[in-house]
Amino acid sequence: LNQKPKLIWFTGLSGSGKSTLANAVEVQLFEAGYSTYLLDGDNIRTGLNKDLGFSKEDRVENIRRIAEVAKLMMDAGLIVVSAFISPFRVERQLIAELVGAENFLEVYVDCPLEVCEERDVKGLYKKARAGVIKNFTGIDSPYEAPISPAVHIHSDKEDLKISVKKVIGVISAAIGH
Ligand code: GGZ
Repeated sequence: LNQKPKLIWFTGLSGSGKSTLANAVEVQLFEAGYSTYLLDGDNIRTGLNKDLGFSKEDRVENIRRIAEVAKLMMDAGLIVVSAFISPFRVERQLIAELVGAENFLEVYVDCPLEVCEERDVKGLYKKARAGVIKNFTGIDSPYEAPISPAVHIHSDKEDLKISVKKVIGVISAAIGH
């Protein structure tokens, strides 16, 4: 399969569904024969970036390292799928510059804060509201939504299958098939 290395970058609030969607997209690409790798909190914040927390500086450094790792993986020919809140617009622009804007596909997993908070799968919003967790995105730390993402998903309204199709549809032309 002749594939072009790409970085498919999912951004959105905690609980927006970006990990679930990124996972599903990666599986679909892998099953179609592409060489892929999924970067997310589970394999990055527990290892390479376990020294980092959630201050502004640490988040910036988190994303910087992830972008550098993604770049190496792209050098190895992979389609890299990543799922991090990545709340700052400037940082996301820096990633695009690092890997080449033409290789960077930003997917905005848009879900209203109220819905994420209502779901509160891990109970983190409750803790953030109670002040037990500080600097929580959407509560006392900002999230800067993408202005013109390659794909805009409304995860509170769309079925996962539909969202996957939307993402695959937009990226399939870019990745070469
Ligand atoms: C936001 C936090 C925080 C704070 C812990 N703010 O829903 P989750 O649990 O599984 O995903 C969130 C994850 C965010 O890590 P990222 O590396 O994606 O963030 S960033 O891109 O901003 O560096 C959440 C958990 O970590 N978590 N504390 N204060 N999310």
